[in-house]
Order: sequence, then C-alpha cells, then structure tokens
Amino acid sequence: MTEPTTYPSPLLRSLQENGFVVIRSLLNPLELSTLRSAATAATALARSGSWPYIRTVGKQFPPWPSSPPADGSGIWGVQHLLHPDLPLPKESKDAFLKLYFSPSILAIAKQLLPQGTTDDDLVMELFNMLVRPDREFALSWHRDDIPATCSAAEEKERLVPATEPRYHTQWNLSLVDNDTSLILVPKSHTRPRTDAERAADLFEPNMPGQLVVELNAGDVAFYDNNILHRGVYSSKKERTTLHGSVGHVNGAQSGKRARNVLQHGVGEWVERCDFSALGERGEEARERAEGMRSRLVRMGAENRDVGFSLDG
Ligand SMILES: O=C(O)CCC(=O)C(=O)O
Repeated sequence: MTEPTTYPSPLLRSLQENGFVVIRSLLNPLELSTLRSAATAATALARSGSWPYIRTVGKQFPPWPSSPPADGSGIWGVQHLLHPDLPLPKESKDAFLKLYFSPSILAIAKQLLPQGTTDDDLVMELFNMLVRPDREFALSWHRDDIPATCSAAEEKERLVPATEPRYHTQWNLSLVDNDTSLILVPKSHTRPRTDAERAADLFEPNMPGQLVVELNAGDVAFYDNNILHRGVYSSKKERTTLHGSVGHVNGAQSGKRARNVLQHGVGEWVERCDFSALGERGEEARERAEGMRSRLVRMGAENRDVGFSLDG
C-alpha cells in the first residue's frame, strides 16, 4: 500500500472532525483598533437608517428590509462592508478591504479548502458584520443552505462527508471580548439531525451536545455553515463580529453555492469595488484580490436569478 504524500493541516483536521476551528489572537492591537473604529462608524450608519444593507431584528434570512424596524427593535447585522458606496472615510473602508483580503485570513482559508488550493483558486464571497440588536433576539437552529424541512435522507445527501473537500469556508472574527452569540452542535456538519434534534423546538436553549463558541477580541472561528447552529443576541452586550466567507473556484459552478452567496446581492456592486489600497502591500495582494473578484463575477454570470436558500 502506498502512503499518502500529503496530510491535512491541524486546522483542516479540526474542521473536518468538529465542523469548526477557533484561531486565537489573529489581529495585533493596531489592526484591532483601526477595525473597531471602522466597525463602530458602519454600525452607527446602519442603526440610524443611513445604510440600507442591514439585517433587521425579527427576520433571520435574506432578503431584509432596507430600514431598521419602526418598533425600535433594531438590527443584528450590517451587510456589505466592501460596498463601494459605504459612506465611511477611506481609512475605514481600507481597513475592511485589507482585513478581508489579508494574507492571514486567506492563508487559513487555503488550509481549509481542498488540499493544494492556491491564490488562483480563491473566490471572493461575502463580508458582513454581526452586531447587538436593541431587543433580545435569536436565530433558530439551522444549517445555512439546507432547510429544516428536509428529510434525514435529503440532509445526508447534501452534507459533505468529513474527509471530502469543502469548497467554501465561513468565519466570525470578533473585535470585542466575550462574543458568545454563536452556538453550534460540534460534529453535526456531516450527519443528519438526530431524532432528538429533529423533535426539539427550533429555539431550544439547551440542545444536547451544544457548544457556545467564545471569542475574544481578535479571535476568529472558521466553520462549516451547514453545521447545526444558531445565534443568540442580547441587547445589553455589545457585539462587533466580522462575518465573512471565501470560496474555491471548483465550488463556484454549483448553483447551490451561487445562491448562498448571490442571494445577499453582492453581484450588484462588486465590479465597482476599488482595490487600489491593496497595492500598498505590493501588486501581488491587489492582483490576488482582482482574481478573486473576477471568479465571483463569473459565478454571477453563470448563475442568474438564484433566489434564496431559506425562508424566514
Ligand atoms: O450570529 C452568528 O454568529 C450566527 C449567524 C448565523 O447563523 C447566520 O447568519 O445564519
């Protein structure tokens, strides 16, 4: 028998086994403070109704309304941090741009995507932010691209087995301490729901085996977005969590991935993004980003009228 010549990295092994992996202290203090200023300014715009791309309390999945609810319950997310029209100072916009395309985030993504992934395989996807609502709010237990109404056989068919390659990866990076909003059931990314999980209330507060992902400022959790998970948000606790995803070109042809990404409306503005600030780090960084964008644009051209993944 011939020995395999490559082995999964520890990060990939952890993602394969558990469905998520946490990397501590990815950002230095200067990066954190620059990003926090940018995030605070973007959140203020979104809360005041001056930025129409938001996640509104009371609605879990896209499409969301373009202004905060009239009842004062607020927002739980700010969409499109790379949108060219986001009215922020250039320094703040550049901070978001440099983080999304940072060598550190992309190096982790390359380890979690199929072995041998290079810059030329990466696809730009989503970059949003999750924030404190103005009243208590929670998301139901869900998988991002498999409806809760699916049978066990349908779930099995759509879940990717542990050792098969994953063609996208999703991450939460907290800019403040003590983010405990993401709750998931480790190892549920490769198996259908158990009978107990199926029978449980969609807002069950104590799902068997659940784990609260705890992030401090600068920590990032990468996870399979079809792991069984939910979000629980308190109006009394600040949350400033950057929420992004990166794809692999071999998954971009799939209509399902295209729907998961394009349902957020990124295709409407991505061609107008200005990546020139990345050139400060050398042309290689800017060219990598241009390549990632062009593969997103191609995915959009090949998958029109994608609709939405989930209702609610
Ligand atoms: O708040 C979180 O971290 C989870 C968000 C989530 O589950 C979603 O956007 O579908």
